[in-house]
Amino acid sequence: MAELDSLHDDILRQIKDATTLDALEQIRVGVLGRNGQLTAHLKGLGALAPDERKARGAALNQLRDAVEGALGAAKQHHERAALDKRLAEERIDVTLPVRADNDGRIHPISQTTDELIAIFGEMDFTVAEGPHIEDDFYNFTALNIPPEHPARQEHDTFYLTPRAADGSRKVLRTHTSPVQIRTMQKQKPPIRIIVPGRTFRSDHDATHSPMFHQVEGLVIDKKVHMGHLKGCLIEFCRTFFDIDDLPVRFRPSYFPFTEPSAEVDIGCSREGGGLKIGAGADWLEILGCGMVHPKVLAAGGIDPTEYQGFAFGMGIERIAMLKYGIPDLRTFYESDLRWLKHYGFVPLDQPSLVSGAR
Ligand code: 2NM
Repeated sequence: MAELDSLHDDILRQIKDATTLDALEQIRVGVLGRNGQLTAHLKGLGALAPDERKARGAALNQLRDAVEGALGAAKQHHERAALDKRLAEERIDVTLPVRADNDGRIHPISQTTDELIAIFGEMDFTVAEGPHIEDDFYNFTALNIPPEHPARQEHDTFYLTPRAADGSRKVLRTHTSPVQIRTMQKQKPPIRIIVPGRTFRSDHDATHSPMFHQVEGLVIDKKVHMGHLKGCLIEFCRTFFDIDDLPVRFRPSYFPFTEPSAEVDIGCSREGGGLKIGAGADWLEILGCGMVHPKVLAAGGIDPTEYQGFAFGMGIERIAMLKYGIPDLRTFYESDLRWLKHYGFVPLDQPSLVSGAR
């Protein structure tokens, strides 16, 4: 027992004298590790007579507890001291200029999204976001998309497995409209939001990607009408393409979530096989829109007899390709640095109504 007392004093002195976390770890391994001093004593218990084993076992356990406690306290002390030292010594110079190599580029999707935010921001829209994984209610039902609608088919939509106990499945949102429903539910009108973000459809060919980006917009207030929709979207088209007299036309269409609905075309020319936006006798479809269906307002908890609204949606890749002359959709996701160097944008050259967006 005297031998254990002296071992105890010896180990605790070592712990006290240790000045680093590494030194503490070495002590721990030397005492409690597989070939440690204390471990050897514990292994030796088996060879003792029962009486002796009991007394010595209790003493060894006590010693182990004392060592573990001292190691823990010393470790905490050293960690704390190391952190205090770092906090006292390290300074971040927030005034340092960015790296001057200037090699980084902003992806055209990010640039275009920032332009959309700048343009609609100027019209008092704010940005709303929501989950990529949605419930059937927010992605379909609330948007007046009936149970038999083709968009709900396995073929077009990514469903997540397994099903919940009630048989329902989550979906990867097929548009950003679920965020409009969520916003209606939690925000009282007037509402004026745009929702840029990723969307997912089971579609993959030269002009479709299973993941793509959309921006949708929603305006709700008393007495909002089709004139507001037209003014807002004509202004958007002309600002985005930076053509003051860009021809814009509204063509009747159908969406389950809007009534009436329209598709928006801009004037272009396809002479000589190319595409030139802004002049000529041809039209190019760029977005869809309409007055929000009363059932959709009701699903969002908004009284359709008191409020009206308009909504619109477009593909970000598509309008980026048109504005910046990018011919192939698939190149957006290839992470080819040569492509990014060519089509990307210089950081800090931020879109605003006086640069980039206009
Ligand atoms: C479009 C076209 C027309 C739309 C409708 C809504 C909501 F949630 F308010 F009902 N969000 N987005 C909408 C309307 C989207 O995309 C081509």
